[in-house]
Amino acid sequence: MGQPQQPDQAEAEAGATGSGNPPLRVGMVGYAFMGAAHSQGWRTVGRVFDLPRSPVMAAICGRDEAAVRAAADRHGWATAESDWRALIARDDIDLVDICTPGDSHAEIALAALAAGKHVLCEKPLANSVEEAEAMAVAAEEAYARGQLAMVGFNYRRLPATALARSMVAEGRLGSLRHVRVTYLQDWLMDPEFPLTWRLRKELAGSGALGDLGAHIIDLAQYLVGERLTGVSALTETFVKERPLPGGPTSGLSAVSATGAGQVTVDDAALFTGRFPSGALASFEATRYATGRKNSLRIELNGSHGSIAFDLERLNELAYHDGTEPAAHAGFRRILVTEPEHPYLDAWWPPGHGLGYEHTFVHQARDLVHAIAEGRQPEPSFADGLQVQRVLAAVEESAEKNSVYTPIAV
Ligand code: SOE
Repeated sequence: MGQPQQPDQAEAEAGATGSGNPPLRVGMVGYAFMGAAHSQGWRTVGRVFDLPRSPVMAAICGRDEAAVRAAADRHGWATAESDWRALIARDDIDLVDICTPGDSHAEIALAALAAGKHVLCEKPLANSVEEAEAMAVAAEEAYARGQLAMVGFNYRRLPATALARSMVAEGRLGSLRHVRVTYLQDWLMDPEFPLTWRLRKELAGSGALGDLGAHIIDLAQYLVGERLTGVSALTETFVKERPLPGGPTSGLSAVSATGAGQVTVDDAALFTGRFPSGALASFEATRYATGRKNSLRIELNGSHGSIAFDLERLNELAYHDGTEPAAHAGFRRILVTEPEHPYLDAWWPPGHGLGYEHTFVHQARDLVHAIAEGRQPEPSFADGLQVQRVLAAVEESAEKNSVYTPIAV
């Protein structure tokens, strides 16, 4: 189902970077929220950053032919496909970007790696540890062939969180004692909200835990620079049945006499964890925090200082330098918009600020550089597997009434 090439695609295919390197031809599977966000990233990255290879938005794929063609026009993809297997078989695709629900991540990623493609896969990596293990093994084998694979934990790619990582790595906080992370949404407050794919275990793998908890597990481990050793957890499903959505309901588990479908995932997860260095961590992921729309907050407390980040103020980082004399010490706000700050040298003058969507531009930038340099991108599929193991330990602990559960290595 080809389309006439976009002008900038032709330029990109001529190697417009001037590097002489071939363009990087991207094929994306999925066109909902993440498909739109990733499209923004691919559309923008080459116009802001000097890249060693020019990304070309070669094809977008989705099952509904009319809808995916409309998505191709809206988001700027050169061609539209209705079968991901056909997309992967194309020899004019170098990188497959997986933006589908978790139940298809493994199948698509394994096929794409086997077909010689690089892969970017949305988070969480998979719906189970077993799937994630197979993906990590395939990615390691593909790496030996020069193929690279990354998982899309995009909140690492905010200037403020990247700055926080560098401050922790530089030792500005000293020895970490506490890591406190919450990711709060409230889009499920209405019990009449239908039983969509995110509420069905066979499609989503888990609920708030995998959707939001995966982000804060990865972000905490990224900022600390260590991996959790074990967790104690509680999970809850507050609304256990919901109206069926329109459309096909095949494969639905128990449907009640009232025509409602059973919710088979968690609505909220609370868990604590330990890091090898001794720091204690607390995590909260919920879709029932009334009034909180997409509220991700993290605070790290160390022997020499603290930092705090709030996604609702994502151009800022709060920093308390514990080495300052008490008389004039206190949390101060770092406005993370200076050219010295991560990613900012390519954007606007100080004080103009970035947004949520720019995490996907930065994700694309970092992946293009890793591919051009033949370097393992971060987070790798191995990193995604480790997050999957933490998710599994949370579920295991919650099933055992919060008993402390080590993270399998
Ligand atoms: C959930 O609503 C969600 O879309 C997550 O799936 C995304 O990963 C997060 O960035 C925004 O919220």
